[in-house]
Amino acid sequence: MDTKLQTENLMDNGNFWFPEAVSTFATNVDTLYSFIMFLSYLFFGIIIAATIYFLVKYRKTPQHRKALKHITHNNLLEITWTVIPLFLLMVIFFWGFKDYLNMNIAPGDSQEIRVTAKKWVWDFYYPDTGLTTSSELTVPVNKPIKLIMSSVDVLHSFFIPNMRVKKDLIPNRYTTVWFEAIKPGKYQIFCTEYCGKDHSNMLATLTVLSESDYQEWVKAGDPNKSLPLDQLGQKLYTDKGCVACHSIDGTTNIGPTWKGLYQSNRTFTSGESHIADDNYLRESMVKPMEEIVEGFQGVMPTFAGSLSDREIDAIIEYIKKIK
Ligand code: HEC
Ligand SMILES: [Cu+2]
Repeated sequence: MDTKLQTENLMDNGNFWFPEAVSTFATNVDTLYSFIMFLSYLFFGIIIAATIYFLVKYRKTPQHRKALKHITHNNLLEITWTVIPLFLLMVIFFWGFKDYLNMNIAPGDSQEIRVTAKKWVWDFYYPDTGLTTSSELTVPVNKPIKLIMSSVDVLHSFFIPNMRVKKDLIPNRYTTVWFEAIKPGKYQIFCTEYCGKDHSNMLATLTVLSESDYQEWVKAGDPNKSLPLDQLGQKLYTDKGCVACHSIDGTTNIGPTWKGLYQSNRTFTSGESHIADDNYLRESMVKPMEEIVEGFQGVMPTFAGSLSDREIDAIIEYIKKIK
């Protein structure tokens, strides 16, 4: 099966512990993390040192076989080992809570972008320009971006390591994250909630552009507009994630192959059958549950609303070519 494989490595930046910090709050996240790590190392050292010291000091010797005074507790010691950790945990709590609020409340002047997840592709819709993209999110630098996200099928999770943002996407509900990129470049987006067979291929690219490049990008508009239909169809086949379930070389996958599909006779689980003409192909994309092809399960998500009419035409043109 020819799955969409990203060839570019976008994670090859940053240091041993972290990818490069590219959002306004990324460094805060790392600092708190390092503080907790430092505390853990410190107490690990203290506890191990004390353990070794006592092991040696109170090892079994003839002299130690005598019964010693029976000690039940030590108030000063107990108060000390309660108050010091309490103080440290309170520091971690208030520090973390402050950063948490900051990361969860988007600034009022944020630019909003809608994110839709479906097996196994990310769709982005930019309400202020009317543009849509798949598998690629493009934003301006130094501008707070608020993502309003939902899923059309199962749980997914949206993760941009460089921005230090991660949030679940849930069907029938909106969740949001925001970030402000401080450096133009290309960064990796992952799905981090296991969502089925091609979960690990559910990738997207975040492109951060300078303000002027972003205006250019908006002006250029939909890059797919100038493509001939069948080429657009071929592009959508990977961009929209059809590739995960449909092959073009005749192999049966989760869904039927597209090879020789056009004008062939289709039989359905209902026992009915008819010819795969243009209308049938269209119906299959917008109402996939209407008729289930014999031998398959009704697992195809609907693409109603996420494929424009031109995109549906393009995919049909492409399917016609796969003989
Ligand atoms: C999660 C897997 C999955 C994805 C993703 C998927 N499909 Fe499907 N598709 C199926 C399955 C399973 C069937 C057969 C059952 C049915 O008819 O619903 C099917 C059937 C079809 C059919 C009818 C095929 C036939 O042999 O009669 C078409 C056309 C189609 N899909 C188009 C698409 C397009 C276009 C996309 C991408 C925009 C897509 N599918 C994405 C699983 C998927
Ligand atoms: Cu996913």
